[in-house]
Amino acid sequence: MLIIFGRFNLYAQLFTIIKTALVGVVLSTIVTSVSAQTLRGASMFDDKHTFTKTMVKFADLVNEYYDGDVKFDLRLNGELGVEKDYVTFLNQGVAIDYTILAPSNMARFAPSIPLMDMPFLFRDLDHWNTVLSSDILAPLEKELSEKADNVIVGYAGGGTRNLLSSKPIMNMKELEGHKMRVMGAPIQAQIFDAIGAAPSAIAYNEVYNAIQTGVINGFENEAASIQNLKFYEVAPNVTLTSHTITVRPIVFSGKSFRKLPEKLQAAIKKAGKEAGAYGRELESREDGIKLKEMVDAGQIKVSEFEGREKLLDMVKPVQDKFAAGINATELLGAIRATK
Ligand code: MAV
Repeated sequence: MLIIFGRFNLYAQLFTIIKTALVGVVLSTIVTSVSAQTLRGASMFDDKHTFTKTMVKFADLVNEYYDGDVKFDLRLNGELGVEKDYVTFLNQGVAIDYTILAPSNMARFAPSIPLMDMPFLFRDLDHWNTVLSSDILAPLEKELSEKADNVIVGYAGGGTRNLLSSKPIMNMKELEGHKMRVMGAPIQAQIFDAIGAAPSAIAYNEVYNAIQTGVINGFENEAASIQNLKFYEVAPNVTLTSHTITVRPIVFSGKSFRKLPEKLQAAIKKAGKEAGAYGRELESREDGIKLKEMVDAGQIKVSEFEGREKLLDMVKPVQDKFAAGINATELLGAIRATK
């Protein structure tokens, strides 16, 4: 049907069309800017885990340091998957804007980043703290930003990783051929292979089942996560190899970060540093407490590993080779030499 408007009607019609279009533009701008400033985070754990607490602290600090309006939408309990999914999301700038991640889950995008959480890298908590409070890791951050488009705004972590198994593993003989899960970075498998175990990379959310069904005999993890995800139900034997003190960057998607106002970016950087320090203090202080809670509750049995010093000698050539392969021999030397 053809409708013929009079001149006045035509102007009125045009006016309405333009007005509607303008309202649309204004509305969509408002919606975009509101959603651009609702930042979504993800945690594999519930609200009691140190990663979640650290991200809550981070949000509080950003709100304190930023004058504008910013909201945080933190999804818990693995609702948005596990870390290996998060790293893809961050790279693509979809689903989440920030999280806390194990560097060994980012290897696919930046092969050098797992140097940060390579087993047997840190001598003790003091060494770990000094390295993380310096800017020695800056070259790795640069690679992560260039290759994965991920921005590190702070460092959490501070848990000590030990072996956890269904059958006890207490010496070199029992470690020989021990089927265990490791994180996805090749250096993780290489290290555990060098000390005689039979490692395989399995997604974190499949570990519980894999142990329960006997596909593997165990894995390695820190107290906070063992307790939070009840891994002790299937792997109650903890062997104190203390092979890793965790480094867990608070990471932002570069794609999300660049869209934010400069003042918000600055607040995020400041808050990230401070929330990281808060998380490190919390997790390192609670590590022993959590182990003891699980022992007292009859959930785990803790044993020493006989001959731990030997392990250090066995892994050193593997660490050296990995560092050489990613042009980080000097960096590894500098970390080792840090007092
Ligand atoms: C622990 O839950 C955390 O260190 C987390 O960052 C790791 O991704 C996870 O272990 C794991 O082993 O994959």
